[in-house]
Amino acid sequence: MSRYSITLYLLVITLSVFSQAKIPICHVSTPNRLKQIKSPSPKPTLKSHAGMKRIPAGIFSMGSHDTQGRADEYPLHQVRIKAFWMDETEVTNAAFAAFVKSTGYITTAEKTIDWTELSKQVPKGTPKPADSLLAPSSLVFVPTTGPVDLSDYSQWWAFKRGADWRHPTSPGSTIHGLENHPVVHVSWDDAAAYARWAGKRLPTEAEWEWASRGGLKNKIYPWGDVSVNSAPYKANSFQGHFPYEDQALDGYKTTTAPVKSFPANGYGLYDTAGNVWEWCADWYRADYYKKSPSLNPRGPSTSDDPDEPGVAKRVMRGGSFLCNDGYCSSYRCSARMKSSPDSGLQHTGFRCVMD
Ligand SMILES: [Ca+2]
Repeated sequence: MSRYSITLYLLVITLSVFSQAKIPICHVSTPNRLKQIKSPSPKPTLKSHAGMKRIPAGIFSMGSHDTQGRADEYPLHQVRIKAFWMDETEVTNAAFAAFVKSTGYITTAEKTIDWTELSKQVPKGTPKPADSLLAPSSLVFVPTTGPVDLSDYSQWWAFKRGADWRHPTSPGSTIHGLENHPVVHVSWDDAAAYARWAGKRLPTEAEWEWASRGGLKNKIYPWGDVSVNSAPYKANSFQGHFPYEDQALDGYKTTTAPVKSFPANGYGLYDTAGNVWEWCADWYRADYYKKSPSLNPRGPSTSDDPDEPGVAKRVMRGGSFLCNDGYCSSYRCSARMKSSPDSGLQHTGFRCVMD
């Protein structure tokens, strides 16, 4: 899922170029966007472990140990991780605002899509779409009025002009009062820039999974095996029928929750399940676990997603407030997701680590 996939999808409709195009289920992403507006290179600040937890070294079984996993969560394999520090919460709007104020950074969603670059990634001869499709914009969730074909995400994602981290649901929306909510609509590039500025880095996928398990072994969720749908609720997800009926039994209806709204895991980390997807450092390969090194794996050198060949993607983890057992169940510790590094969405954020 990405703003570019939606752009291309709209091109499909508008231009009738891809009459046979199929949009795979769940997250799909698209070619990288060009950084048309150059942002300043953030300079690292002094390192601080404030707001972080020490994650111990250890060995764990990475991947799915049961039958709930998707194909890319197998084989289960042993991984050894060095100790590191991790943000106890997802990066908040307040923290991201401090970064932007300090650096003047402009996020991907705030930049105009460069048609010269995009035209290289669509069939030759595709005419330039309307400027409105290339304007700064981002993907916002819009519930449907009833059951829909879950293989067509364009039915619940709207490409909204003016939506970005400061305007999470529409150009007229605001983050005033949401300072303690996770920042959203940030691309991998945005997250990496923040991490450099903070003197930190994005976690590897292996570090993320190890940390999310909170010291438990072979459990489905950070809290154990108790269903995500059992009260008291342990994560911000989507109760009911996706994508049209969020019963909000967890108290947060189709929106982010303030960080620390649900109990921490055994390592003192909050919201590693649900709330927002979290970018990881690694490139994504569906078959990476078949050849992953056992010591501090840092991901493959190149990306490969059979769902969308040729599109380089980074790993995302943890699921979001839109995750539901009827759709993706990605609040499971082993669940993997991926998107192009230029993608930002209403349900995607990140947290950082430090050695
Ligand atoms: Ca919820």
